[in-house]
Amino acid sequence: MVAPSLPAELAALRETAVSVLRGNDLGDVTRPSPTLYPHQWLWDSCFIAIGLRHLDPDRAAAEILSLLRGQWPSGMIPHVIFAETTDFYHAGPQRWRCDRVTTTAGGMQSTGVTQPPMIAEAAVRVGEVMTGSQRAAFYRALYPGLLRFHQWLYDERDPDDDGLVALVHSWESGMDNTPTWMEITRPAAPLGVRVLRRVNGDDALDALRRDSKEVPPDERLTSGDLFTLYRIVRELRRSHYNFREIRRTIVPLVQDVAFNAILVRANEHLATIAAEIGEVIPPRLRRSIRRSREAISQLAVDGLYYSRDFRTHTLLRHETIAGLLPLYAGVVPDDRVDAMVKMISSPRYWSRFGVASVPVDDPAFLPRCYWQGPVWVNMNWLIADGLERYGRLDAADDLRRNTVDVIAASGAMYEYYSPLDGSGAGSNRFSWTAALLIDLLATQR
Ligand code: 9WN
Repeated sequence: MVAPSLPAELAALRETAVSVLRGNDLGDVTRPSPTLYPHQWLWDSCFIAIGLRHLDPDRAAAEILSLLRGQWPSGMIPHVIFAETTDFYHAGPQRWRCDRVTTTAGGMQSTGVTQPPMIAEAAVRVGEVMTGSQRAAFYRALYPGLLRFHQWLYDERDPDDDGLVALVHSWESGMDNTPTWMEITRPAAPLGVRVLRRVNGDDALDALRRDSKEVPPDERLTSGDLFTLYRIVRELRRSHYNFREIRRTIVPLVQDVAFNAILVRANEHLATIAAEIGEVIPPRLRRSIRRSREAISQLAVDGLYYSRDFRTHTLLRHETIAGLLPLYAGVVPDDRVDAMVKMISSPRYWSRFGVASVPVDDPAFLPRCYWQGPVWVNMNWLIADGLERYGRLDAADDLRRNTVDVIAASGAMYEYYSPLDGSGAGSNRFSWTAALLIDLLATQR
């Protein structure tokens, strides 16, 4: 793919994006942001590789392959692989202590949970810009680990054969504080948080948190919610990160609609990769893959998709951007696509800055708070891809253009943007914003 010649203003913006990626480059791993997120994150590295492919395909492939260094013997690929740095991260290795239960393939420290399985998508995108022999070598190096990861997702996280995998922490969803996740998580709050909450004292906890030195706390989840997420990590640790043990605890278990949608699409890419190198996906996984595609329909009511409580099979009926990802998965029935596109394009979700993570008329909506309203560049990218594959080319183009415009107007690579005024929030040197901007500029029509 040859970089298109860009107007001066966009060429300068692209240069800013390239310098953000260089600044966050740790060798063959890119951290999501220089100080807030100083390690390697699973789905961040995938989005980052999708941008890096336009700069250096080998480096992009290395970004993806480096995820295998964190793979557990079980097949799990962790959501964070800790870099050897003394930079502070609020949920670092000491919170997880995973080295007590396992050793990762590369001996790296990691968390004990996973993240949306974007690896196959990223690999195919990187493969597109490689020569045939380069691609085959890359796919051969990746395939065994990638296959084991997809097998682990079903074997470990779909023990009842629902066709839907269950998540054990909101960090696995990648969308840490959507109202859906926070509502099901709150009953697991530690006693101290529950007591303070009763006297409306979330503020008292603010002084104790250490994740919000780079960004104001009101652009991230509340302190009470954050301490609840730490408590869940504690429960997971005590359960040795083993789903059979975890399901006997108070840990909320969610068949997350976005994660499962991404998995459905990833399974298709896995099949592409396997076919290209003459591998055959084992029958047991093939069956899970088939069931998974069908099972997403169990998450739909009146054309809207929701996550589901794994234990009770109750739908968690709070609308969020997660429910739009079946479009990306390509599982929305033909007679429902128009209604879904109409919903995405309605002012509840759509603005000239992209798609809001929570509808703007929702009581929980906060325009600059993390996954509770802001527009995220990776979500715009995924939804635009879905729109395009359903033949809604104008909507896909508009969304991509709006994404470039909001980044351009801010002049920096923000982590997220207000759907009300396009102002940037969170980290201002965020890698996946930079990487996906480079991709959007290279692929725009
Ligand atoms: C916890 C790195 C990650 C993203 C997630 C985003 C945020 C971490 C945090 O940052 O989560 O995993 O500390 O808040 O929600 O999507 O992968 O960029």
